[in-house]
Amino acid sequence: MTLDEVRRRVEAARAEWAQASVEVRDLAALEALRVRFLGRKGVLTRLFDGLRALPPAERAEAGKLLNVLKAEITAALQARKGELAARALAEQAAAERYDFTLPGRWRPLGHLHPLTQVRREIEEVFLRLGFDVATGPEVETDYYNFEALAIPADHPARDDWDSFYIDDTRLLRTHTSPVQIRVMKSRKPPVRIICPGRCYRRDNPDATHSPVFHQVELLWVEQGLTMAHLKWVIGEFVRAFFGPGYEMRISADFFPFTEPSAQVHIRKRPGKWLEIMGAGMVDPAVLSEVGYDPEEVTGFAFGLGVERMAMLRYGVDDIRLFYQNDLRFLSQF
Ligand code: FA5
Repeated sequence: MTLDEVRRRVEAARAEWAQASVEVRDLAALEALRVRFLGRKGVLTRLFDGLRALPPAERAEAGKLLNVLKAEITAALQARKGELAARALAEQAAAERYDFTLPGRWRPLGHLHPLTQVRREIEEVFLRLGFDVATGPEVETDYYNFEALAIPADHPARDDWDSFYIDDTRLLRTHTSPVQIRVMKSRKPPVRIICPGRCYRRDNPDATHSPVFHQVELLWVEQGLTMAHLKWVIGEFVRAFFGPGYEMRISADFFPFTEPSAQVHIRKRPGKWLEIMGAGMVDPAVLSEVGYDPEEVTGFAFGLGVERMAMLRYGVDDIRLFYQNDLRFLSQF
């Protein structure tokens, strides 16, 4: 090996580099080229290895030639890498451009169960009329659910409220009326409350009955209240909740804890009548039981079926639909 030969080889390598480097189109090809020239078994490494065969006096000169070529190639690689990276980024940006005219992705949004919506609407009407909301336990004692409401153990009216008993004295409340007793026992008149809540009865499920259902109880006790006030409150409520297109019918009924008693039916003209509530003037015996003086105050109450209100409002003809959790049904509300 001579210095001249080294010169020739360096020139050949430079020419090879010049030709190969113009053909590079992407970063992967550039990396392959780097390995080909600067890698451990690359063109330059082989040239550097060849220096050992030179006489020592010529090694420095030859080494300089090689180092110049190495520096050229390193700088060219660096510059090309920058160019290719910028181009790749620009291409990616062009490919990922946002199309603002595409419709957005629809994400399902949950909502309140129709029975909750209806219960809240009922509450709002009475809050506007000046009633407070009271609640009571769903596991009730026989005393509050029956006895205090003038329904003693052997009273035939117990058949109307076939019950789920927990033990001898406790049961799942069959109506929200026991909350009336709890409230009256803890407050002095005047009392003006509503009590929304779940009720349980051993009713056979059918289109208008469910063993678990919801009521909203109303109770107003004050001096001088009459059946006319009760009728007015019911009328105001029905008008506010249903609006035009609905008809109301009040007829006589019987409850041991009210006298006189009434029931209210509603229909959406020209549809079928549906009973929505039992109502009446609080029986003097009940007022005495809670420590009120029936000579001084009178009161009225009702128990309203929430499911029945929802059925009338939405034209649902089977109460069981509210409990099946079928999204095809629920998503309509
Ligand atoms: C009562 O429960 C009385 N506590 C109502 C009352 C309160 C009267 C205060 C007087 C004074 P009744 O059993 O009729 O009454 O039920 C009242 C309403 O609850 C019914 O009109 C109906 O709308 C609803 N309801 C009763 N049982 C069911 C049931 N199994 N499924 C769905 N709704 C029911």
